[in-house]
This record gives sequence, structure tokens and C-alpha cells, in this order.
Amino acid sequence: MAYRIALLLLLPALLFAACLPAATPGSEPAPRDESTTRIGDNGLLRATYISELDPIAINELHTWTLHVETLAGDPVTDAAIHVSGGMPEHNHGMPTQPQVTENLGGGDYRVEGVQFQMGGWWTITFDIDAGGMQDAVTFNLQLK
Ligand SMILES: [Cu+2]
Repeated sequence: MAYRIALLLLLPALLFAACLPAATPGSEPAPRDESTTRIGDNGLLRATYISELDPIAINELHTWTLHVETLAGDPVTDAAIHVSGGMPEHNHGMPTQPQVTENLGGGDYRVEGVQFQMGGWWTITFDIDAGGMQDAVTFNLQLK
């Protein structure tokens, strides 16, 4: 009898434990790299962003600072940067068109017009053209 009760108590716990690795609705089971520093697809440049809004809130227009450097750590001070972003799972872009509005020097660039209109997985890509070096750095964001 005690054994049966123990089993009845244990069974839901086992089932619950089995469910733990599963993703919550709307998120991906595989962990994504949400680092704020990432290396570009071509392996030439490294970029880091700092959001003035931290944590990032939904539907709030804000500004980022993007730092661009070579893999050796030298700042890239003369880059032309195009910004694009969206939600890969929803097939839509950003509600705004963020733009680099100022070269702050030292490899830092002001990115204005950043806004996300819902929670979930976002990507934002910086296409960077810097004196013969071209690279595209993509950041993943999981917004709540
Ligand atoms: Cu969406």
C-alpha cells in the first residue's frame, strides 16, 4: 500500500521532470547565442552593442551604441554600417529602420531608431563596410 502511494506521488514528479527540457511555448528549445559581442559571418570584424535601454522594453524607441573592431582589437573608425532586423519565426521586420546617425570615434557608432514591437526571438544585423573589409554581425535577442 505504502509502495503504491509512493509510486503515485513519484509518477507525476517523474513526468514533470521529463517535461522540463521541453521549451515553453513561443521559444526555441536550442539555446541561442545572445551575446552582445559577436564576430561577423566573414570572421573579420567583431562588434559589441550597448543598449541605452536595459533591459530592452517592447515598443520603446531607443538608441544603441555599436562598437566595431578587428579581431586583433583595433577599433574600426571609418565604417559604413547598414542596420536590418526582424523576427525569423514571424517573417516580419522591425517597425522602424534603425540607422547609424553619428560616428562617435574610437570605433563607436550611435544607432538611433531601435524598436521592437513584440516579445520573442529577434535578430538584428549590422552590415559593416570598412575600407575593404566587409562583414555582417548578427545579434540574437530574446525579448519578454
Ligand atoms: Cu513577431
